[in-house]
Amino acid sequence: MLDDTSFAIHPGNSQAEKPVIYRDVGSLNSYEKDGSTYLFSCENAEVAVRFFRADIVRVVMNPESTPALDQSRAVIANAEDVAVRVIDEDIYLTLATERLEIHITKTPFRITIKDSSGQELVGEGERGMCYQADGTVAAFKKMHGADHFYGFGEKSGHLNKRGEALEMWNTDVYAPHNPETDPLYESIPYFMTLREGRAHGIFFDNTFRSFFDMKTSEDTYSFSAEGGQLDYYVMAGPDPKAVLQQYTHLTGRIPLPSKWSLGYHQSRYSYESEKEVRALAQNFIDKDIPIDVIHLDIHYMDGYRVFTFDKDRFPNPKKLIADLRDMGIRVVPIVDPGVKKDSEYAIYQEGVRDDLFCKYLEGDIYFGDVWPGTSAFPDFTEQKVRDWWGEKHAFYTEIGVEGIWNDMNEPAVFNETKTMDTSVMHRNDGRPTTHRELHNVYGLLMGEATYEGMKKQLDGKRPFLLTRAGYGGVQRYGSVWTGDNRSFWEHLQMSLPMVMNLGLSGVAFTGPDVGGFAHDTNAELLTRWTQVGAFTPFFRNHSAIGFRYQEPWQFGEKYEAIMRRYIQMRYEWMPQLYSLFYEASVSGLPVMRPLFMEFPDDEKTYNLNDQFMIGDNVMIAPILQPSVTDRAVYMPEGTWVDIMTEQEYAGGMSHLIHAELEDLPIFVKKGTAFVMGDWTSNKDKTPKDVTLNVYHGEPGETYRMTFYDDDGETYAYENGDYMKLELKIVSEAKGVDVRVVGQSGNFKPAYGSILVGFHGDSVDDVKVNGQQKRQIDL
Ligand code: MIG
Repeated sequence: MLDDTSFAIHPGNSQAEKPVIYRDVGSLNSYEKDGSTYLFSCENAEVAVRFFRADIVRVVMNPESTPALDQSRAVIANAEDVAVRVIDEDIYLTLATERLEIHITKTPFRITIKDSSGQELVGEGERGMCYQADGTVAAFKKMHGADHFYGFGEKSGHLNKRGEALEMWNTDVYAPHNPETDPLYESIPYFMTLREGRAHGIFFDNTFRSFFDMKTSEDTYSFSAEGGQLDYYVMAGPDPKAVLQQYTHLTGRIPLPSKWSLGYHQSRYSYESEKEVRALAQNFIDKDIPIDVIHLDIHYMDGYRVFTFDKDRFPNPKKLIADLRDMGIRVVPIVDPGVKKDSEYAIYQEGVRDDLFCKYLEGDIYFGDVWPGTSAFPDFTEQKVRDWWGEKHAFYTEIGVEGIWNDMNEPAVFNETKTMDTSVMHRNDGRPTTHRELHNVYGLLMGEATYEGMKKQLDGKRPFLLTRAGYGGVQRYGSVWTGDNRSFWEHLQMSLPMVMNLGLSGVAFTGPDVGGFAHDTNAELLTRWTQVGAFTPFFRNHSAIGFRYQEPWQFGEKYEAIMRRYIQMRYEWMPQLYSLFYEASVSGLPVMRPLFMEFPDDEKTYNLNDQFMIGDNVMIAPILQPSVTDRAVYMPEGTWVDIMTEQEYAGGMSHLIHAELEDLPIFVKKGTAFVMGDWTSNKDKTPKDVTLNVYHGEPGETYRMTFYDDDGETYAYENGDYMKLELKIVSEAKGVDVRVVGQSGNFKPAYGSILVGFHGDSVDDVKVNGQQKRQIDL
């Protein structure tokens, strides 16, 4: 194609683009209050302001009619009763809550959102909210010199997106994920602004193709969409954690995952037969490499028909699944949305008979080409269809499946546009709407259908869903992997900011294909990637057809031993990770965090791409380049201890750290603690011992942490069968006192007590609740 050659930068190409004419909302004519909503009638548009909480406000501009406030697929929170003070002056109008001040200039209508101290969070200047004749809606906001932007869901490139332009349109991208490759599979039109240590957030809840421009100007940024309303929420912060709590209050939090889904996953496109899967599983057992899940990619199906097994390759899936389960391994099959057009195939028959597929306005089913050939696509925008699709999963759950992998749900179609015809008319639960508007939520709604269906069938067990596409709120249903990366060191590097920005977008349970999907991996890359994978929230090794197999033993004993060690380490860290996932499920905070989330006043952390935090006190600084065994590690304030060598490092500066191929640099902040278990066996993965590792701090220094545990797979915790300990760790001159300041739940873990391990060079004086003791009895 000409685009791929230098022809694309032909000197005759004009730089000038068509002039864009924006129509401003104009001046305020009148306003009224309707319940918790303030409605502003402006010259050229209507604007609604609704407070969701004192710290969350929603602004909706509709160029055509009264703003619609009840159509979100992302937001599940209701507006609460918020006390609002209204101050109407001649030229200004102010709506103030305890946390936010909405300052409105009447002529022209401009909105400035301030915090309660009067500091501007989101301001408008010459331009404000506007639209174009083609239906585009846009908001221009003031960009401050110190602004840094994060989130935006799944994006390649660096952590801080200032200087970038980003697009939201769920897209299947097999071509290399380059720094400029955009958009990808997920659309989360949300970002967080960090400005001099303080943070606020914006969620632009518009499902059309949308754009964020943090690049064109140094004093203005904008967000816009091809149609619909200009509908956005401002979250007051004041720090990154508060913003995430606010955003996930609106769009929901991850359900508490089962422990098995947090273990190691092995995948391949594809393990093609029962025999191959059994041999694979046995290899993990024989080699004592921990594993919880084997994924079945598209070859398990009969001609790529979803809800079928190929009878030659997989003659007895039920037995396979039961036998693997006895070995401590679960099976997660892939399910794509495309249903093969085949009059003799029951799913297709039902879909046609009961009118469940996406159709054109005129009534014809939309057909697209995917793996099974010509296929129809369930219209997940309709409750009836979501219920049907969910019920169909009994096919899997009845033979012991507890997790499903959704792929191609952008939806991806093999054609020029890579997706469904945008003129397809979705049923949309009674409000028919085109695919142009609903494209970005197709994957989210497929996820909802799958997750809710499995949940009903699993008889009290937690389902696991892995999904490729999604929209804001996708975290409610599943985990997300970052799609078709490649076995490049650059992709290992890029996966860190990508996973961190997903976490900052509410999606706490994510990870890349460890080892890289396409391209041949190599021993060193796979080893380094597995070390990182042991700490990314989702941990799956996956590789593509036609490329080198990359199970942990494929490169010889030396590398296998290192990978075994790190996969086992994942399980040793499980008690800590599980507590952090519990925290994510109740507060929305990610498990894997950028450093700035913990140190928002430290500018050196604002674009730190190659280090990350696990929780609030453990920092990982992996080696991300070939042949490298030394790297600079930035240590924020405090003193940091290398957990392998016990060597201490002063904070507020960088240190050169040595790490041979078998070493992953892990540091813990002095004065804090974390829990660890031991690796037992694949069959029984529950630890025998759990130890609280305390790192001695300055006398008087305290650290608070929550330790959470339960059976790891059912919903019994909802009825009190959990154990939650609130610990306060107080460093003293000669040792430490571990105080249990809160304890709840009825769950009694098999390990019976938590041992206390002391790390420090002062006198080894360990107390529990003030008594000389080295264990917490449960
Ligand atoms: O276009 O099911 O991202 O993980 O192995 C290929 C086959 C379709 C894309 C997924 C990849 C999966 C593959 N799928």
